[in-house]
Amino acid sequence: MTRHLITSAIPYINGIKHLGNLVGSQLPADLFARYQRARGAEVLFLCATDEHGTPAELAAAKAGKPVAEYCAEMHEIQAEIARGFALSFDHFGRSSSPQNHRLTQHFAGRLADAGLIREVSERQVYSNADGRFLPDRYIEGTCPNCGYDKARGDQCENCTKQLDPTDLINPRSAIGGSTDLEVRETKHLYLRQSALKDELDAWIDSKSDWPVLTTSIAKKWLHDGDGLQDRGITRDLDWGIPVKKGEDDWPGMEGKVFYVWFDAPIEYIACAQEWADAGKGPAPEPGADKDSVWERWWRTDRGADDVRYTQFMGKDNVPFHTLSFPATIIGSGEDWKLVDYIKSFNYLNYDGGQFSTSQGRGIFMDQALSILPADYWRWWLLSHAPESSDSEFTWENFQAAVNKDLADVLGNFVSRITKFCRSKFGEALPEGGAWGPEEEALADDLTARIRAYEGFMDAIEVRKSASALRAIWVVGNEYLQTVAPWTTFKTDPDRAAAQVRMGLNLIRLYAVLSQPFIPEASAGMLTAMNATDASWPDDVRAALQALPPGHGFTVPEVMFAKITDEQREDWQSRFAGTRG
Ligand code: B3M
Ligand code: ZN
Repeated sequence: MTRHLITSAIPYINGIKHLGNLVGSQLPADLFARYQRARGAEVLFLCATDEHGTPAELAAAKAGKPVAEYCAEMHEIQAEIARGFALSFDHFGRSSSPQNHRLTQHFAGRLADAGLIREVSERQVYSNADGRFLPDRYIEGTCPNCGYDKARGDQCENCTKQLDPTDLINPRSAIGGSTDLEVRETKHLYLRQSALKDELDAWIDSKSDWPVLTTSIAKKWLHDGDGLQDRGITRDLDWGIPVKKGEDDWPGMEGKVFYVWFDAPIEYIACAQEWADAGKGPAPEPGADKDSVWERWWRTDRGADDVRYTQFMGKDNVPFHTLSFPATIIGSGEDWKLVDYIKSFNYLNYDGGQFSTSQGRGIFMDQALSILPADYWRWWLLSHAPESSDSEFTWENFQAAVNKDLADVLGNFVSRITKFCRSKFGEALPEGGAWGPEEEALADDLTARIRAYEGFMDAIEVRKSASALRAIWVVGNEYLQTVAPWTTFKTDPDRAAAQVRMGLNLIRLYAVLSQPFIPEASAGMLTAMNATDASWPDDVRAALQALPPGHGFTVPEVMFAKITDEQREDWQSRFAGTRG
């Protein structure tokens, strides 16, 4: 049985994510992890918060908190919301962990030893009052192009011109406003990605099964313009992973930290260490050391060669995962696992515009959970995942899809058959009768449909999987409609009993199949059916008879309430403005 290592892009620490972020990484990763576990695979599903970089420093400053404290608090908040969405991470780590510090410094040391890092002297703005070099966006001044007096050192917000800090007229520090600035020579480290270009090119070429969205972005960066550029991997910030060569100091790099995009993907590995160090993994094999627990997922020389590694991310993250991180891995010369499949997503738009964190536009994860249970969102988002193109959230579409798919098709099916059974036979599967041609045909049809569903799920075709699942729900409704036990019962109660048993077994089967999409509703269905066996229906005929005559059940509460027009209008106006 394949072992699946699954990672979701790790969300930035600076604020709560919106539904567009969720559907582009964490949610589809969770769908795949849940599905693989349900199929009996061994899964390690990891995510973390991405805690370094200028955005973290700026957000902490805005919140008036020391950055370490801010990150610790935001991590807890994001972890809590992830639980609210039933995201089944085996570990939700932190890129600021000691494990990631050590590992990032280790990789930098290996890359330096391999001659893949060069030191570059740059002229950079130093603030005497702040006692530090200033990143470009920490410098403000007047735009030479349009005269706007709050232009930033990287770009003028007013006329959008890209700037160098030295272009600004009357530059000042954005930290304390000081104009006591000077240009100093300073050294930075560059990762020589260009030296690995051919290897990366060949590696991408070997991935003929990857989504076009993924490979086209990688190819563009490899070949467009001047081709793959070397990349600065150090920054002048206080907060981050100090630049070291393994455990040794790096002369000339005092006071500098690694660039956030250098250490963030390394956290995928460090997160597995955090997971193992926290004792969440299995005990080491007899005679093996404690690192073997995570190494068997990440080191191909320590047993990870049979791991299949899948990454999930939005399209803007693809270059870092197809080029930069693989350059780090390959350049280290060590036997680290490389990704086997990258599933990337387009953007989800919000009601005629874009979701925007900086403008607070759209629905954020905490707000979503405050108005409806996770399953409503999970179902809509996954069934509308922006796979082949961008997709759009509208309240009308959300209302229509939830009411139809979840309330009418699935919810009604469950309540109709359980209530009918209770009223005519009591709260246990009735005895008597046997399968006829309708049941045989249904079993054949479902077998074919479930095998197709598995095919889409294995291929991580999210929308097609959702349609296939919905169609499986529909088939059960059609069966009930056709055989109509409420009519049969009047003339042939034994036959009706067999039909009702089929209906109740379908509920259990639907719970098992739907669990990756709507885990809470699925758990509710299994509880109502008093089902202890939730194993995957490898044999669909057997699964349709898993609950025997005499097996007790209860009629569940309403599973999915319909969204009313009043609710829709209320939410629509509440979320139209921007979040403060
Ligand atoms: N934090 C960007 C994002 O959240 C970035 C991903 C890092 S993945 C290693 O979209
Ligand atoms: Zn300007």
